[in-house]
Amino acid sequence: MKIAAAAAAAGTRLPGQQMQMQMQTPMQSFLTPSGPQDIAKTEFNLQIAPVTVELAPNRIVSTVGYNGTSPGPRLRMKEGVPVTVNVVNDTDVPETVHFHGLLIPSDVDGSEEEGTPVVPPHGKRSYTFTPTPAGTRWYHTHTMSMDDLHRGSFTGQFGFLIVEGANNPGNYDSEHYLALRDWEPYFTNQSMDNDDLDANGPQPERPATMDTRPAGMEVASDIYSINDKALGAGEPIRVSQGQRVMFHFLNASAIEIRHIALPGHRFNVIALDGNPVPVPAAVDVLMLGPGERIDCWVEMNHPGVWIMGAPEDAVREGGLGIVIEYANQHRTPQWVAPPKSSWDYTIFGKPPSGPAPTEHIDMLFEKVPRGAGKFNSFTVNGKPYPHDDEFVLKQGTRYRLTFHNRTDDSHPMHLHRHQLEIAEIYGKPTSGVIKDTVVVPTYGRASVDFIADQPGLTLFHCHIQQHMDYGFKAMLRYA
Ligand SMILES: [Cu+2]
Repeated sequence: MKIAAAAAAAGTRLPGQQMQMQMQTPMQSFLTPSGPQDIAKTEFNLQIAPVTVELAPNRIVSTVGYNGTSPGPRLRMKEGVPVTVNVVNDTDVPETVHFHGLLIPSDVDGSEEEGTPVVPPHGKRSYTFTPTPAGTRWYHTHTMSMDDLHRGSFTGQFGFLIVEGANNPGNYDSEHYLALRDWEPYFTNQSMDNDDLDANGPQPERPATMDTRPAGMEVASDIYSINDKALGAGEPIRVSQGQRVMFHFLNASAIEIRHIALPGHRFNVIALDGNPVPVPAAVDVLMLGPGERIDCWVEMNHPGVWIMGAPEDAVREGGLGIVIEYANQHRTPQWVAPPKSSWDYTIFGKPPSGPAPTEHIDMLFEKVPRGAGKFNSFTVNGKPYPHDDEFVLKQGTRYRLTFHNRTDDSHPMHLHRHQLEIAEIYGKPTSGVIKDTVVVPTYGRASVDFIADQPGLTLFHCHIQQHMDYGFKAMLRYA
């Protein structure tokens, strides 16, 4: 799902900018406590209840959040130290809290499909687990929404979850946690163009004959924010020339892939989905599918007052941005379209190496236009969820999953409770890029490797809520 964006990609190059290049100074860690809510604890209380979010003085939305806010509190845990999360559900519907990116058992992972007990309406439940691995994770509701846009990940039930590792030098001046969101979603059958900046990649799965049946309704939004504020409504991020500022981005959208740029600056990407990349590299534009995270730092070397936000004018002007203000600079925040660029996971990877997988699983993704009444449905290997027999794992085995995306959309594919190492994407082999959510391009193909070392039911799904709800998921089980 997307808003017209091709135009936004055609920007002008700013002085001093170069093509993607590798950095000289990889950073070991980026997890330094920076505020009162950033002290690692072992017990957390989350209250699920209706909240209002003041995106701007004239725009207040009503939704469901955690502890009276959305995003919810930042949960900071120590790797390997057991924690308990006590959840009180002050709503009229069953809820779940999924701990996204953690390697924890099925009964506390927060997916009802995997067997995690729900938090009953006006009831409570505690989750106890040992957080691992270190990195930028997040938590969010994992309920179904179906045709109710006031449920599931369309609500404000999301927040950062930071797992601190042992190594923590913190080589930067300040850090900011920025969750990208949209609000007040609605159904539309208006055909929207794909917003991928990498739409020119290879499309090996494009069928010879296209499906011309009319597509069903999808979900869209025109109101955006970073954390709880629309562009211009919150405090700017204040910086000084020469500072190195760390940003932790999360795409908490239930709907769309997002891009972020900052005029005159580049993002030095050090981790994807919280996992350090083998080859840190600088890029002009970030891309995050729903569920993905990027940790990156920016050298503040271009004084002014800038808008950091979505390259698409309609999205940025709809709120998806934040002002970066240098000290002693006073003027209207400026936006300059970024250089044309394509997101490419493989620039952060190494040449292929390591053990070859011993087992292969192929997954074919297809869309059935209006397969669910007025909505599209999705199938994996020709069947909608559930898949009880197809995906049975042998413990201790290294698998290669190959995704064949035979749809006209990119899909952020998420595997619970395991880590995925990208083996090939856009026709390029790579290694060392560890993810939990991978955007599989339109009519594209991607291969990811994982080790089946987490016994228990394991959910696999598209992180676009509507796609997941209408068939786009599968259950992996251990033999
Ligand atoms: Cu999808």
